[in-house]
Amino acid sequence: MPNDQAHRVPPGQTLTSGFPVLHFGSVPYYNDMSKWDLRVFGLVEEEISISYKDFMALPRREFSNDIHCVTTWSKLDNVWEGVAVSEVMNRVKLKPEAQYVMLHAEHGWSTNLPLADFMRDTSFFGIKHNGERLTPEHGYPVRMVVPHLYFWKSAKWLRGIEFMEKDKPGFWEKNGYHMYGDPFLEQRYDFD
Ligand SMILES: Nc1nc2c(c(=O)[nH]1)N[C@H]1C(S)=C(S)[C@@H](COP(=O)(O)O)O[C@H]1N2
Ligand SMILES: [Mo]
Repeated sequence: MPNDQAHRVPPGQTLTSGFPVLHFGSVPYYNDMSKWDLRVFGLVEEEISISYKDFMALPRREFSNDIHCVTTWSKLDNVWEGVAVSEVMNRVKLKPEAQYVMLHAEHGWSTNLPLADFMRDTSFFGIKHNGERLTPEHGYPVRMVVPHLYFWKSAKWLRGIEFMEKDKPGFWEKNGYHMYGDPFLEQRYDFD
């Protein structure tokens, strides 16, 4: 591995140039995007629901990052087109008690993270990866991308953002994955 890349690869990870597909359950199939929405709820003054048309019309920008999967692959230099978290957050007013976020995906899958990590300016809603629309396997139409945490926090097929006062385990976190998941600290599993 070139020297300039070494510090970008967390302990216990191996580089891949492919883009492995990993998830629990089946890939959702969409035949009518007018039924898709993104619900923003929980500790907000007023809950909102953003339609597919409105979401796709939000301003987008380019994001570049490295991703690290808990199953030990890392993929450097991803280029994404996505919507900044602030574009959605501008449309709601958080209640002061909000400290944590639960991301909800199709089929009831979920993952949790602290509000500050969700709001980081490196976190975003991904729409294209390396120039192409996300494939169904990689989260079409919209996935969360939180590159500084293990990739399981990057919910594919995102449908809901819930604000909470206390941290709660999502799908994998209930099954022994770490509540936070910092790849550089190897916060992989938390069985006790
Ligand atoms: N909705 C949903 N999102 C998910 C998952 C899942 O099972 N369901 N798995 C996570 C895990 S463990 C990883 S490593 C990444 C994999 O994303 P990829 O298939 O695009 O590489 O998606 C994450 N997002
Ligand atoms: Mo993963």
